Amino acid sequence: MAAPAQDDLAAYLEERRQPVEAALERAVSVLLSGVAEDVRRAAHHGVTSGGKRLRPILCVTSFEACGGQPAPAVYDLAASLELIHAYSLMHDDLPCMDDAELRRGRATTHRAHGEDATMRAGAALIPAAALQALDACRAIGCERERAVAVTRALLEAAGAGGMVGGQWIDLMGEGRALGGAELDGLHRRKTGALLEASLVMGALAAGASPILQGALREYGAAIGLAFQIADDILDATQTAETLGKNPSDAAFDKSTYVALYGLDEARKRAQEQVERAIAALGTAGLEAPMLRALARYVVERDR
Ligand code: GRG
Repeated sequence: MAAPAQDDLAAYLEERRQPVEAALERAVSVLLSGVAEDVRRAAHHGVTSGGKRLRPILCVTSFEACGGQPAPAVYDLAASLELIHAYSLMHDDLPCMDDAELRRGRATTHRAHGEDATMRAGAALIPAAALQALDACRAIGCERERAVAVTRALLEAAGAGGMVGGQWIDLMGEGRALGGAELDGLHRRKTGALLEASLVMGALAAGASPILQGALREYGAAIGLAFQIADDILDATQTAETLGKNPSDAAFDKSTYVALYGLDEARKRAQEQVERAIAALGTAGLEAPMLRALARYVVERDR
């Protein structure tokens, strides 16, 4: 079956974004209701200031591809991934890390609400995301063991073996030229782990078979790498105004796929990962046209 046309994908992304935004609004107001006003405002800024919402959309799409019935609680589960993603961007933009002024075309959270509130809000989002995932699983109807497995997938991806560990390697690698295997290892953790978890969490919550879970994990790992290669290509070829964020990788003397392989080879490698992701679906007999379209979107996106 052919993948949906680009227009269909754009409509799908827009249609799915709306319930994701609603779930994020619910999450911020409920989970941070007892905290100081400056922290709540910083969290609200970091979580609800746009973005593609790719991770939650992948989670919901995976859930449905595995036969799960869409319900608001599925979006609450998906939102837990975005809470982790949001905290990582808020902290990554701080002066002690990238010292960024612009994110998603707006002032970064600390520029708008101060460093102190941004640090505290980001830290509060981590346990809030875990609670959000656990509660959403129960609302979906997952039994205890499955709810724990889903939440565990989120926390493992966010932790030292995943995103945080990848960020450590990234920071330590600044100013040093990393080889291909090192770069893959770094980005499988820093960027790939949470994208992979998006697929795995959706599959687990839907009660997918081990074969489907494996296929979605493989798909997630491949699009995770493709996503980062595409990010490096965008960073090298687009302006900060177009991307709505700064500073660029070059400002930190970071190793990138473009620096290592050049633009053409980087594009080829990204495409290979997309094909690998789509093949993983086929091998498991998963008829999932939107997942195929999303894999292509990961490398064709313009921001
Ligand atoms: C203190 C070592 C240490 C870690 C703290 C800051 C941090 C945790 C982790 C940083 C992780 C990070 C910044 C990963 C980058 C992932 C990435 C490619 C982000 C861009 O994702 P998009 O394009 O963004 O999906 P939007 O804006 O669309 O949501």
